[in-house]
Amino acid sequence: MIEVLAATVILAFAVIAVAEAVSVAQSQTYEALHDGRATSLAEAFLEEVVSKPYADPAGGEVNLGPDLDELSRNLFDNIDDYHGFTLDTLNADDPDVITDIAGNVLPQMYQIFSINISTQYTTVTLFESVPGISVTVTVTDKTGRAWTASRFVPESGG
Ligand SMILES: [Ca+2]
Ligand SMILES: [Ca+2]
Repeated sequence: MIEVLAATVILAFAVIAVAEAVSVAQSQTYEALHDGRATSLAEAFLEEVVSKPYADPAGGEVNLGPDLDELSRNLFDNIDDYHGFTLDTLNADDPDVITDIAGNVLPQMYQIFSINISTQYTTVTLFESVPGISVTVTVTDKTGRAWTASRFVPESGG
């Protein structure tokens, strides 16, 4: 199962490369390319987050954000560790670099977006109340324009 999830994440980032090739082939306008890149980024990060286990494998207290010793993204081992995660490419003094889950730096055209992730434990009511966690990835550009991708992961299904 872990292998399948990892493959999904790698695929999500791979889609970025393919989307790029297709877009260029279709000679889309800059605006459409920009929009597509931002959306792909948001979705790729969302896939990464929701591929993680619902609960921290170590157990213990539920803690939004990284737990003890989870000092970087590659050490996050459950969904809520991503709460507050940011990659700020727009910080003039110390800009972050956007990488995929394996640490590969994404192409330059993606390095103009900033990433912000928030997670929140909540309950969604459809036919019955379902406890879970909602994940929202927000991608912004330097003009302040924002794109989001969100998903609710039920506790039982995670
Ligand atoms: Ca954790
Ligand atoms: Ca945590």
